[in-house]
Amino acid sequence: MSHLILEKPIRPGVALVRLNRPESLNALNRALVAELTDTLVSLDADPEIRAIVITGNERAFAAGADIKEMAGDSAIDMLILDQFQRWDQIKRLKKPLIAAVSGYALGGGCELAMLCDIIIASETAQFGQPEIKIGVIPGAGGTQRLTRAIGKSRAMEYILTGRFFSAKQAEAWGLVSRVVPPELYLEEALNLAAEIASMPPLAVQLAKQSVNKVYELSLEEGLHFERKNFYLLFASEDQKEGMRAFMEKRTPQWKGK
Ligand code: DAK
Repeated sequence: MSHLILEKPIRPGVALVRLNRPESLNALNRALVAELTDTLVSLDADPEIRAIVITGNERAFAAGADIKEMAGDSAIDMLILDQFQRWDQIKRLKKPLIAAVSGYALGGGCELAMLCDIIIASETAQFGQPEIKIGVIPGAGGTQRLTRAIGKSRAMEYILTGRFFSAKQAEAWGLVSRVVPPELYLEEALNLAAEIASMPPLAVQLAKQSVNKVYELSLEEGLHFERKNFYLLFASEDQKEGMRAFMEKRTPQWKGK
């Protein structure tokens, strides 16, 4: 059974992936995670697509991993299932991912939003890592990505209590880039994706890769990485086209080459 709705293209160059298990607040069961990662990997290879938006519904982006499905698992079941092999594919995607979040983004749902490159939130969005309340801790990146995004003291407070925080708080702390009224969050995310999709694809890819290195490299190594990518773009036809179009006062035609 399909747990996703894919619309492609919903705008020029943009795919929309909608999580679709409304009866369980889009809880991320194994079938959904498999379908989601397969879909994202195939969109990443699709020449028609240059940016991807992931959303849920008004009530929930995703309320976390499916507790009912994993409740009886042993550590060895988890090890054998090795779901992280799939999950880690998301962070290796080259194309930009935008999370359009309304309602609950909890546990694995919050972790999925944080795996995206940009989060646009509805005023109704509620974020949290409530795993502590069910006897575990965030396991799909939450302790690392939330701490990097909002700082140690706040991350500790929310991870150790499992309390939720609002879209406004998430915006003030830099976790989300924008909070908009509920009727606009998806529209805003799609418009942003369309704008990014109209940019030269190779430069978008290398910019995303360079920004993401900030969490993995020292400043010196990061600057070196950025510089190599900057030089590399001078080997692209799009760099020649972009600069020529500027001088000729016309709109550039990108080839992605
Ligand atoms: N799992 C399964 N079912 C869930 C669910 C979840 N995470 N969240 C909600 N549901 C189901 C409810 O059981 C209920 O189903 P029925 O009883 O109608 O059959 C339905 O969705 C509606 O939920 P509620 O009746 O509870 O709705 P309320 O408005 O009263 O409450 C709530 C909404 C979001 C506050 C509440 O549902 C809630 O606390 N949900 C659990 C949130 C949570 O603890 N999330 C963290 C789960 S642990 C991994 C990737 C990720 C993870 C692990 C591994 N790999 C790649 C390996 C992440 C782990 C987690 O996320």
